[in-house]
Amino acid sequence: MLANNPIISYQKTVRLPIEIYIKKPSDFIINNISQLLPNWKIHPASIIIVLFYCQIPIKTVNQGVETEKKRLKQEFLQFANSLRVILQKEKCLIEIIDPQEGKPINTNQGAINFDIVATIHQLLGFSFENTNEGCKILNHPTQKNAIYPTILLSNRCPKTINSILQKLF
Ligand code: B12
Repeated sequence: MLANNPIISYQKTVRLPIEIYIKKPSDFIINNISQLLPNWKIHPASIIIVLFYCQIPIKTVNQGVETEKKRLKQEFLQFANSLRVILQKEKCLIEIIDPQEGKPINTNQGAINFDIVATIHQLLGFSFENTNEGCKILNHPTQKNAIYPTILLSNRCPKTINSILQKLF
């Protein structure tokens, strides 16, 4: 059972779902925006959370997981760049966050990186587990660890972003 009613789309390389949630940024993001996105002179008004279903759980370190993460990063970059073009035509400012590193892709990186797991835990209420190596992994309600979490930010409110995306998917 999925809370928060995501918009559902599908990946290009395999026919697996993508869940899209549009939320107001957490207090942490608002309060630390100059350190997270130093080029942003205004506060972001929404955060777009995009969860890609994985073909295998991505909890361990092995060649299969690395190959799957590479595929998912390409899927994300393609998705994020086409969304950016569409939203920019609607006069929305959009920032893509590198899902591997938590740094902005199109503007300068700040003193703090985005903690993607903490952000999604706070905004969607998903639990997470700590691995032995000090990494946190989300526990999705149905997919468990087989989820590749990504985020984007925008200067437009969730209602505006939602109505643009509802028309697309
Ligand atoms: C670093 C990292 C690792 C390190 C962890 C050790 C370390 N700390 O150096 C290493 C390399 C070991 C690692 C391994 C793995 N990782 Co890792 N990792 C990350 C990474 C880049 C950052 C995690 C982290 O340290 N966060 C805290 C950092 C950012 O900040 P900090 O200074 O410690 O604390 C500040 C932040 O928390 C900040 N903050 C920033 N934003 C926010 C937001 C909120 C709301 C709050 C409250 C705070 C906050 O406030 C603090 C103070 O300034 C994330 C991607 C990301 N950017 O989130 C992936 C990520 C967590 N990893 C991921 C994965 C999959 C793995 C692996 C499990 C598998 C793999 N093959 O990659 C392996 C682990 C294998 C194992 N069994 O342990 C995935 C998890 C996917 C999921 N389903 O949840 C992520 C999200 C990357 C991705 N998109 O795929 N990882």
